[in-house]
Amino acid sequence: METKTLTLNQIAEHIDTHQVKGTEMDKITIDHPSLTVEDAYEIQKLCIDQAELRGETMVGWKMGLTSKAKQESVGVKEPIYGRLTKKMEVTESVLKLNGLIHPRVEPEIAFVMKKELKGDHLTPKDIWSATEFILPAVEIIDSRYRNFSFTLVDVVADNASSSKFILGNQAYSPFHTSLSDVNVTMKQNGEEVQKGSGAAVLGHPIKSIVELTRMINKEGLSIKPGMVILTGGITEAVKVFDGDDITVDFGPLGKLSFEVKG
Ligand code: OOG
Ligand code: MG
Repeated sequence: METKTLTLNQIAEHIDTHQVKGTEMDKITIDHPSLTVEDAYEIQKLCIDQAELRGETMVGWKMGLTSKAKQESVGVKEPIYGRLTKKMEVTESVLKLNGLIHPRVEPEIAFVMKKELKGDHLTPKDIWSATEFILPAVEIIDSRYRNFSFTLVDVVADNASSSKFILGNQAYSPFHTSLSDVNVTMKQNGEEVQKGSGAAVLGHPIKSIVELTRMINKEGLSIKPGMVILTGGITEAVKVFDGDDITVDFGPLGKLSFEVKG
């Protein structure tokens, strides 16, 4: 095995261990300063390969850092993508903190696809005609890096901080409402903590999927039918604690609420 491949495999194994145990680690760029963004996506993929060997299944993709607010809060200035597995989906209205490090929650709009999306030059029209339905969603991010602090390479390798996600119970037609105009308000224990609109996500959440197809096409990958896509945080992420009650009002896309338990 080439030295570089060996190193990427070793780093992936290290990150995977921390992802499984839910324990903090140092940035990988401290020991490996020459890693590129391409290497980081390869490490991300190797971690998911490990998860699949344990019986997990990939169910979708997420885009991250698609809004200015999010980019500024973590100091990384470009969109990134990550992979979602079935195990990450929270199917009850309770987020258990067990196994998480320093979770933060953020409102997102999710798409579920009915057709494969593959290519370098897809347009919003292509994405709409491949969309089965949309859902309000909340992503729970939980960077494995100490103090939630990382560079672009670090965060990409750590699966774009993916940890858990919750999808609303009510699906909507993709044409239900203009997604750039959807106003979202997030309350924590009854107090408003964040607000934003769909336009915060690259001008319109559909553009996030256009970008995702372009980015994964470089690796020869596509979005498969049935997959869910989280288009990126509409507001900044909020730290959550045991006993919190979180309610997100997505206006015409309804409300999503859950409790946080230790
Ligand atoms: C990276 C993940 C960002 C989003 O929606 O912007 C993300 C991070 O902030 O840790 O999921
Ligand atoms: Mg997110």
